[in-house]
Amino acid sequence: MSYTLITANRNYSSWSLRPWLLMMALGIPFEDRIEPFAQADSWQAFRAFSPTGQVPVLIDGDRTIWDSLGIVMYLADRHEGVWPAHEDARAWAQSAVAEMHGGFAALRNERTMNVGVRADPKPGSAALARDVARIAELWDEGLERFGGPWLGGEAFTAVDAFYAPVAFRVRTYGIDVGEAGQRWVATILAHPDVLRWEAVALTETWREQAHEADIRACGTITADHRK
Ligand SMILES: N[C@@H](CCC(=O)N[C@@H](CS)C(=O)NCC(=O)O)C(=O)O
Repeated sequence: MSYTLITANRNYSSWSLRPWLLMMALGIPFEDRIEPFAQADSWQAFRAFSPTGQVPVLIDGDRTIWDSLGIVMYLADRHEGVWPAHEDARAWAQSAVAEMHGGFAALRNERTMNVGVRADPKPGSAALARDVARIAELWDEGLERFGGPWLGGEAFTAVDAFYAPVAFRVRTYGIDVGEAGQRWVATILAHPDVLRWEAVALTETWREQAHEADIRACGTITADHRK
């Protein structure tokens, strides 16, 4: 088996981070191919290799697996450790991943991921407050029930990978996710593969106008650590 994972800019691409981090953390080898967002039309450019015109995409021989959740399910059929071993933790982690995949629209829109930037956030909507409260509740529950330090227990699994982009958002905007949540954020931001992702994000010189406009709409930039 020989995988190629296609992802976009480390600085912006929150959906790309999920399978990339999972594969890195589990030691699943892959060719790491970055396709930066196009200024004009990323969808058109990404259609060359992705049926949805979006990333991430996993190539396995003559198979193309698209969508971060599709990729994680594909990997779970082939590799140990994608989900927590204990059945209770696994059931919880799969629900939490599904919830992240299909929800939290206000968090995505009002607190966009931009790894290298720090911002003083604009006041958020009621929907954003609900998203943040729900995430804090969910993280508290996972850490309490399964004993940490990861959301599903002692091993890093797909549920940590799926919430990793939120950790970058918590840091960028100073979002309050409570004490246990903050502990998990510190733990995941110190994960060696998250540090690898961040290091590349900071050296990227690509600036994509739509994502830059997104961060300005979310708040006032107070620091920009990008090259
Ligand atoms: N549901 C998809 C969403 C993927 C997605 O939105 N990818 C963004 C990058 S983070 C993208 O490719 N955007 C390019 C475009 O839509 O033109 C998944 O989980 O993979």
